[in-house]
Amino acid sequence: MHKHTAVVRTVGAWIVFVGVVLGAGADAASAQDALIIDHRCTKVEAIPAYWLEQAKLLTFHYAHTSHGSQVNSGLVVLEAQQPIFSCAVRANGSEGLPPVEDPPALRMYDGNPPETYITPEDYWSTASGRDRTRAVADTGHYGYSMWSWCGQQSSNSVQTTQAYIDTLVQFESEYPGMRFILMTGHTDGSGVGGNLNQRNNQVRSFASSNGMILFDFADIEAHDPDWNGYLALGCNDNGDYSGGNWPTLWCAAHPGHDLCAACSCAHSQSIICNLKGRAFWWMMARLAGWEGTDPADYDWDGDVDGADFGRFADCLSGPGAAPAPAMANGTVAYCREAFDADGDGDVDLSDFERFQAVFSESGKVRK
Ligand SMILES: [Ca+2]
Ligand SMILES: [Ca+2]
Ligand SMILES: [Ca+2]
Ligand SMILES: [Ca+2]
Repeated sequence: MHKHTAVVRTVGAWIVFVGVVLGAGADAASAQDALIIDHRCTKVEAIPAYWLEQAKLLTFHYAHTSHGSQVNSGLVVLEAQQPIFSCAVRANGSEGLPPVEDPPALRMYDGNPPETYITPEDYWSTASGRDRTRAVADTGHYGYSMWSWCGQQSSNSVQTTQAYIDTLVQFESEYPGMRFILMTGHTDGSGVGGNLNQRNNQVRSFASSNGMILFDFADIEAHDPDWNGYLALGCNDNGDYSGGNWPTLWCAAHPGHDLCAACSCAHSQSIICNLKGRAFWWMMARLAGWEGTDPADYDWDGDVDGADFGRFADCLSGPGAAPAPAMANGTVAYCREAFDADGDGDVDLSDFERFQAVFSESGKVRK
């Protein structure tokens, strides 16, 4: 009992801390926290089985052209590898979820009547497209709706991207029982400074400050499973960058890895679809109520183990000093997010007390 109370207090302190860091509460307009699903959200072993089951109670409407099908391709591979990730998708020109399964599966309707190949005009950018989306929402069958870009975001203007955002905000206000999920457009080799990334940043920034849900398609494909980033190296949707093709290189270095299992992955390499399918499950578990990994789980694999301790040691700065970035793609902000438990800007021995309290066996997922 005593231990339980201490845990509750610690969690409470973290909620306050995270709130301060993210600036939540400063913006009275956002009633809820943003949920950003990016390259860190792919280690599905971190998701407790309970939250996978809760996710299967949710219902999903998805609309897309070919790039968006990458998520579905990854979902199929993951279910074949691990049956707990059971998913039922009904792709059809008429609205309707697949039947309830026993044992349950996460159910998705894929399309926006009367078609399944859904361009911007068919979902959000024209009055008739918006009405088609509303017709699906009006059925009351869905908790969530998401639409995926093809290549359009590469050449979008600020105004067009804002129109996309505004339309989803409008849908959320019309359907308070549903959430409409933003996406970024796939990478195109134009790097950090390219129009694509600037427009994607526009979506990211809006989502973060307005309590929206974002499935960050571009960010997921711009990182390998070790979180090395390739955007600055000019990566595109196939994983090609200035030094080669990262999916090919990573899978050659990890022969037989589950993430490299072959699938038909439109415009891309299997691992990119596999990562996106996993990130989708992570999103659904979060939407079902899972609070995500412990802050001290630096590598987001579900445990707080020796690997995370190594990062704590790298971030350790001493009282009053700013922490150093702990890994290749780490940042001062991320050291603080993970380890500055008392929120005073440093990572020191006071913070280590909290780290020690949540330290667990390797591979032991927090319930
Ligand atoms: Ca970990
Ligand atoms: Ca301190
Ligand atoms: Ca501290
Ligand atoms: Ca671990």
